[in-house]
Amino acid sequence: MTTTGLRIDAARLLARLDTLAAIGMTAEGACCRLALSDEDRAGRDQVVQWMRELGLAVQVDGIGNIFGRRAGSEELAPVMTGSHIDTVRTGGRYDGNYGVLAGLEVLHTLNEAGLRTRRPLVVAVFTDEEGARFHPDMLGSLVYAGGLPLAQAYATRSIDGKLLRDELERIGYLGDAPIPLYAPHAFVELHIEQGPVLDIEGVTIGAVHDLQGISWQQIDIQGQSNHAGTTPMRLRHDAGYCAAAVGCFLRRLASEMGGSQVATMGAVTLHPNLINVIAARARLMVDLRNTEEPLLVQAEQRLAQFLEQLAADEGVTIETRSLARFEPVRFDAGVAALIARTALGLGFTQRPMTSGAGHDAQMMARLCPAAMIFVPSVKGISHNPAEHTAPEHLAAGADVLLHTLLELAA
Ligand code: HGY
Ligand code: MN
Ligand code: MN
Repeated sequence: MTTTGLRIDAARLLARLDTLAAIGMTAEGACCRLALSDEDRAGRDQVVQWMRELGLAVQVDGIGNIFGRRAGSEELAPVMTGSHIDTVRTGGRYDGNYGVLAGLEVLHTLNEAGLRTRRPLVVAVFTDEEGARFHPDMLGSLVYAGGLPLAQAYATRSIDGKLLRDELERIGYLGDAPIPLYAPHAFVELHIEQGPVLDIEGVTIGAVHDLQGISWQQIDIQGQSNHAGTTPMRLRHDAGYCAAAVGCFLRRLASEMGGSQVATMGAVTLHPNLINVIAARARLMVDLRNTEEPLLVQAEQRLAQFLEQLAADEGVTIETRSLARFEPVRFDAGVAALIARTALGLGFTQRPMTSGAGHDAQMMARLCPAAMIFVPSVKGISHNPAEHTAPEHLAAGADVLLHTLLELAA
């Protein structure tokens, strides 16, 4: 039987996306399943149930990564796909979830067609891809790829003070499968673009050939609390002012450097955070990214110089701690070309792309040939309940995944 005419069942994929989106949904309609939370457990349980219904062999490893395996006609290294189902606090329904559920839809389609691929196919759900609760991001796939020792991952403390290992055990996903469970033959991740390029250009598929570097830092500023009314401006050691100054510097840095440089101060907490008290302390979380490693290093150095000068000028002490640092990743040109060819063969427009976001595929690229498939995000919005991708684009991406995996598993 030829597979040329094979297509996924879009309605079934959309229905699973709706079911998963409802788990951990907030009153504002956001997906909130922070890694290793009760909501994450509920999402995991739902995906495992779907895996079992599809007759997959389900295994969980020591960092809670979940694998659903569909046997091939030969016991060879598997072709893997997958993504994550943990979300940020104000997540959309497609980020991560779409790649996992499209993977399940591909296997469901093969089951219905009675097709057996030569290589086994595996759908992976990686733990804590977002890194929002437990730093760094892509934590589960980083451990899987040998980039972070399991013991160190276990000792990671969340932003709400919990130990990773305790939370993994608490939700029942401290598995015993070895790490790495498979040395894959290849890995392909399907994901929404989360940026505006495909949407603006009216292109359906992105064949992702590289991914930019990421630098996350925690910056602690120690000033001196004092009375907001009685303290002359020249005598202040105001951590609140310093926090604002860092935010303004980051915007200047990105615009001066131009190119792909981006800079974000996504989290700021002041202490004691009261209207009439000059802030004693500020904790900032800063995200720098660039496609070129030397430029990312330059951005980090310029931030460090700014902080040194700010500390001297304002009479505060400033400490920084790296939370995540990943160099830019070049994906496998052969797999990216296969994705482009497959998209064109299915009659879709496509274009080569760089990923602005981090993804599990960047860690899997350390183990095997890997690349990504993007579909458009309407207005480039993501990490926001307004995140949206047109149903026909969701179906197109899943069909490209289906035929890319079939070619790799042949
Ligand atoms: O931070 C990222 O790029 C991804 O959303 N974890
Ligand atoms: Mn994601
Ligand atoms: Mn994300």
